[in-house]
Amino acid sequence: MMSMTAMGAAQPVLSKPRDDDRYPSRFGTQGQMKDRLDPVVWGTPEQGSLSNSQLLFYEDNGYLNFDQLLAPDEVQACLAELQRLRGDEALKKTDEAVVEPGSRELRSLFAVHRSSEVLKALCEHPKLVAIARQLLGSDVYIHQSRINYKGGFRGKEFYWHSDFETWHVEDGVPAMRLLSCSIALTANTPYNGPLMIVPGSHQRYVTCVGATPEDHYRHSLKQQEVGVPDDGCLTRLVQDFGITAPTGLAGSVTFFDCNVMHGSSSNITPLPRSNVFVVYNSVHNTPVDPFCGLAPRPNFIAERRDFTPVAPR
Ligand code: 6CS
Ligand code: FE
Repeated sequence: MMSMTAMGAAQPVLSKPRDDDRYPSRFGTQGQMKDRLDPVVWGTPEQGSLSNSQLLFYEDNGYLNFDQLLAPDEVQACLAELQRLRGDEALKKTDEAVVEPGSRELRSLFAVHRSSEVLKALCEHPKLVAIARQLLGSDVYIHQSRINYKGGFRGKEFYWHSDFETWHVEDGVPAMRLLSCSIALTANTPYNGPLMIVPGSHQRYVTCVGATPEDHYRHSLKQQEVGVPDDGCLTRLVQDFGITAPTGLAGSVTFFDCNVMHGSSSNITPLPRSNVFVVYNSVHNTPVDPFCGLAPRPNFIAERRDFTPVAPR
């Protein structure tokens, strides 16, 4: 479907955005900063346990951090499960597993709510789901889940990006009504490659340059090069908003908006930084055909069959 120029550069499959595309990206020759067109907080203080000031913090900053949301034995069970999965050589050969380009270490494992009972229970944890429901103001289902293992010594970085840009362009998620929840299974310190966030950047939409290659996920999940902001846009965002890196012990949890600019550095400490990420999407925001015009990514990266709401248990 993708065409090549004489120079070999990928051309957009669509020459212009579709009429239903409210957030076109990867069409132009220059990155642009546009306005966000959707609310950040869709629910109200009455709809859950988050206070008005927590909702306002999330609205302004695009994230919300909790030091202790999960019980130590819940975290311990998930960490034991992570170690089991990490040692499973057969698993590393499955499509769901992404290994580091250099070492053969596990980088990410997708759809863990399908392959692991322990991690399914984590993804469906009543406290997490209740917060997601309140922030998104509706029932939610799991759009994506994964472990990002980021081992010690040679755990590689995740370059700056807005998740929404990819989820919109490559998965066809229409609106900014989804969020990520990052659960720390090991301590996230300033030193071992914690999540870095540009607080407030979720209020802008940074368009990216470069057409989406076919089967892009095979490369982007190891090292993302298309769907990242250009240097000028990133510089402006950081000048305007700065950078924050929420850290915490195992069991700490960070919720962050789908469009907040974020990334993380490599981990050269001996201490792994292992987090489980769950992406909750509103049941009113299910994917349509990808806005880049290519075939959708596999279901284990972006759910497009089962929109059953996760109910607090
Ligand atoms: O492409 C994706 O869906 C994934 N990639 C990154 C770098 N972050 C979010 C998501 O897991
Ligand atoms: Fe991300």
